[in-house]
Amino acid sequence: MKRTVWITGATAGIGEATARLLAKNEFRLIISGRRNDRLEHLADELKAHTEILSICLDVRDREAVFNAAENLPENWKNIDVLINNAGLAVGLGPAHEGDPDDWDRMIDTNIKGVLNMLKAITPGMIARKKGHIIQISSIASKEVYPNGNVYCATKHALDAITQSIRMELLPYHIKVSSIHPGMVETEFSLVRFKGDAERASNVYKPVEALKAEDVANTILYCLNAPEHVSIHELVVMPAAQATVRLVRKKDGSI
Ligand code: NDP
Ligand code: 8X3
Repeated sequence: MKRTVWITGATAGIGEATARLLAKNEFRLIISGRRNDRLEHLADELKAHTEILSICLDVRDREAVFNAAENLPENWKNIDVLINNAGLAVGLGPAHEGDPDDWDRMIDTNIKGVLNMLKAITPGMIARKKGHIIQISSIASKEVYPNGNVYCATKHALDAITQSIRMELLPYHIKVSSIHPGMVETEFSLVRFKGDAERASNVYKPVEALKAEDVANTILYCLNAPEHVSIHELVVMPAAQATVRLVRKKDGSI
């Protein structure tokens, strides 16, 4: 029987690539994100491969998250896998020059948004004594870098939550996996630089970054592990990236 997976942030990047890959494997999908046009487009495309339910949802909106989970159609209520992928960086600069609205967006999405989803979905997994939660963290949970202050803090916090829930959910046969990608070419930098496409493309142009599909493949690997195996953590970097800031450029320079 196909497992039911809820992917947050499926309208772009890693979430969208994961939806595409899982739809062609043994999964039925709930896809969510804020941009409904993109969700509907993706749902139309993927329904040729599997059952799809799309839900327009901002993970920061706690009431909306709880309502969406409570009001799932009967045949979608049993979520086997939750992929907490929705997340973002906004701004890149010293904390003392930071915009508090940017801090709020990152903290509310990357930490509280994940908590909202966990609170909505985990009780059903506990009742069924079955489930798998996959957290899309970042190399920014392992390292910090200048000007990454609040984004790095959110991913460090996510890691603390992940490690804690892995212990809390142990009695209920719920696996908790965490994936920590390095640089992935998605809309991430476009969002970080608030729509400045040239600045965003300059991040990826000189380096062979990961593709969203590379991370999707890693997620599928975690999901395909045998029942008795849990992939707790995976750090997935471009071959050209040793640390956040130590990268080998396409011209060979470091
Ligand atoms: P994208 O910007 O391409 O995609 C981000 C996704 O998150 C979009 O689908 C967006 O959908 C969704 N999202 C953002 N805010 C919200 C919200 N409030 N509610 C619901 N959905 C939201 O970036 P990536 O695919 O790169 O990012 C996915 C995850 O991977 C993030 O958690 C990011 O931190 C992490 N990551 C990314 C790396 C990279 O280099 N790209 C490296 C390491 C980790 P919408 O706007 O429609 O709501
Ligand atoms: C995104 C990776 O290095 O830009 O999580 O923070 S980084």
